[in-house]
Amino acid sequence: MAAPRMTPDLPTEQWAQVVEETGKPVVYKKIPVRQPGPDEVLINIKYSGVCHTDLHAVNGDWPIPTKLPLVGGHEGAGVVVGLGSLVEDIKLGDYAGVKWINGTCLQCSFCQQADEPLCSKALLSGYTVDGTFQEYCIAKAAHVARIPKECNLEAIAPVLCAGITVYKGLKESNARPGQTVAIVGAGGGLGSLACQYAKAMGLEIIAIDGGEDKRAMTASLGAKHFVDFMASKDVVSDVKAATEDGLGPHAAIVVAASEKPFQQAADYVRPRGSVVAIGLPSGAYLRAPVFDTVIKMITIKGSYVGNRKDSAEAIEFFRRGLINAPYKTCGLSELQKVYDLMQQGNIAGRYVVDTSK
Ligand code: 8ID
Ligand code: ZN
Repeated sequence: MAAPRMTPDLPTEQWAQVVEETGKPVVYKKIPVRQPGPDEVLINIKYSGVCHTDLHAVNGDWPIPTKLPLVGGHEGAGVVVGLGSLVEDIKLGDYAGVKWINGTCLQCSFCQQADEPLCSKALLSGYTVDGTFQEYCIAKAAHVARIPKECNLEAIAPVLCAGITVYKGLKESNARPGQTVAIVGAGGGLGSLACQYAKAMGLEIIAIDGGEDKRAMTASLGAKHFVDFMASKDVVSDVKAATEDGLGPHAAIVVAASEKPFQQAADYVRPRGSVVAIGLPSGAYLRAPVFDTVIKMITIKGSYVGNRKDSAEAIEFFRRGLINAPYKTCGLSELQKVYDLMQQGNIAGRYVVDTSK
């Protein structure tokens, strides 16, 4: 097999944040830099967003086990520094992104119909394969996100999971321009991006989250209304009251990382409305009254990241300047602090880590 083409003088060791045991703090240490396989690329990750999914992986609270030891992270933006011998459509020096879907078989019926996230052989960045909390990360060339050179790598990092996921979820909701969506968990990482995508898609936004910081942030991102789930005595009637005719929003995009809102959304969407479940709180169940769901013809569905086309579209919204969600940046070495803040629900928007620090 032909050797990969590599940028000269790459290091053989690099800094990474490693989950050695679930439920324990991550360990900042040096690990080897791997060489890409024939269908893979090696990306020098400059910035990576920190998604709540990474915290689920550290906590080990989902039903599918993580690889261990594990390098987490799946919102990595950087520069291509290595190309497997079969890779033809990416060049050394290109900007590229590593997403949650690191690779899929490209052959099964789901891959054939552009439902790659449903592929049973999908490799998941920062979960079943090492992800972006390291300086040099590998992904399958077919799934690497192509990032135009004019994009800022720090600002685009959160688009690579949060942006793609909420853009897909908004499409899955079938809400049309001019209609109203409730974004539940609007003050978090996915939620802040959802506000921006919903605004760009011509939707009116009811943001649901807790606290003054998140109220102010979601208002600046385009939300017309805010329902504070921590202060409200009746979230369902407050959400309905935020719509002009009192019938409730056309869709609810539920990106919260707790169970309760998944049990409320079907009660406030309007007849023919849809509930799109995106957040993945551990051990949680959806709940809806059968009677009302039937006679209001409510749709309840799940939405899981996006396919390669959704990813390219979500990046194009960013390239056109339509997506400006707030983020704070810190060093990769400080990742555990970000997890601690996230666990407490104390992050408005997204944290991005700079892998060089
Ligand atoms: O493809 C997918 N379906 C996908 C992709 C990426 C992430 C799913 N996720 C999942 C994550 O695993 C996580 O479970 O989406 C969830 C949210 O991820 P995130 O946006 O990265 O998490 P965050 O930044 O911590 O934001 C969560 C927000 O939810 C709010 C919090 O205040 C926070 O702002 N929230 C909670 I917790 N309970 C709430 C409630 N009852 C609530 N907001 C409204 N009502
Ligand atoms: Zn994610």
